[in-house]
Amino acid sequence: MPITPTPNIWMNGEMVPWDQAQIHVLSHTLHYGTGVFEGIRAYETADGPAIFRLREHIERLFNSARILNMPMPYSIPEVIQACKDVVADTGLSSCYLRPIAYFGYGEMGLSIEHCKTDVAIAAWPWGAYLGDDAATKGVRMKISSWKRHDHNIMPPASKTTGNYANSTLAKMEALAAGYDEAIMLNSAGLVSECSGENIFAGLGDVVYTPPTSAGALKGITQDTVAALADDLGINIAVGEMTRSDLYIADEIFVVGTAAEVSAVNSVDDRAIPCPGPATKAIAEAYAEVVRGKNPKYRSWNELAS
Ligand code: PPE
Repeated sequence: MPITPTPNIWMNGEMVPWDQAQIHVLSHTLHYGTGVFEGIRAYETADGPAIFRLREHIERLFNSARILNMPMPYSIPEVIQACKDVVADTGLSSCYLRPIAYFGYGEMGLSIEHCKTDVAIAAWPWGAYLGDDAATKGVRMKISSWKRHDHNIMPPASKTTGNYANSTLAKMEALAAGYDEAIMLNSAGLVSECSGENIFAGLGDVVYTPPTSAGALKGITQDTVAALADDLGINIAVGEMTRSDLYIADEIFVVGTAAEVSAVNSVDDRAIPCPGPATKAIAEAYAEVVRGKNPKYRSWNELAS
């Protein structure tokens, strides 16, 4: 999706004009995939632009760095404040934020022992990630021939830049075959997640989502959906799923910061009722909570200024 530039990108504590926010081609992370990042959205609320679950995203960024053994040169409160400053600086009422920590120029070779961590935060307007019809008409999913990361190959709990080569392979395979998005199984053959979303499938009275042990990222939207579903009286359970469970599901939806709550209309050309009742109710509740319209969760809407 093309990006519309905003005036500045935060780089190591400075607001740098968008076009000048550049790094050297010998940056360590460019060669070895050794960065960590987040995807966060700010929404328009009655009190101004508010960043949704900012603290949880920045805490996950720091956990991703810990898994990679990457020292962070700023504290969690400093990065939180920098994200707010970036949103305020854009002048936008809603946007997508991309904080990234990476090893820059100065050292090469696989060791990160002497590398310095650089941090940047960009924000830009970003529309519906899986298309404007995703919430209503749904998306076509393909089970990928690419397996999800194993815990002892690339830790899936860390949002490491290098992990996303696997996601890109799966996404491109799905798009080339005429689908919208890929569902990935782990090496045991169980459902893990999508190239950039967690997955939920309704089977009888319960809506299941795979555990992190299956190779799924611990999704913040997944956690939000679990809380909203509980309030709506929808039973959510973390549980293992096979591809056949998906083929016979009553409804399926995928969730993520970028994709929000997107309905699924088919998996490998097996039609899935879409949008199902839980999908609809949860998508509506999600659209409200991110915009500060659910008083119970107002603390999740962090005002940008
Ligand atoms: N799994 C993966 C692999 C993933 O990348 C995401 C977010 C999720 C699950 C959902 O996580 P959460 O955002 O905490 O609910 N994907 C981000 C990046 C997408 C991209 O194309 O870049 C996002 O949604 O921002």
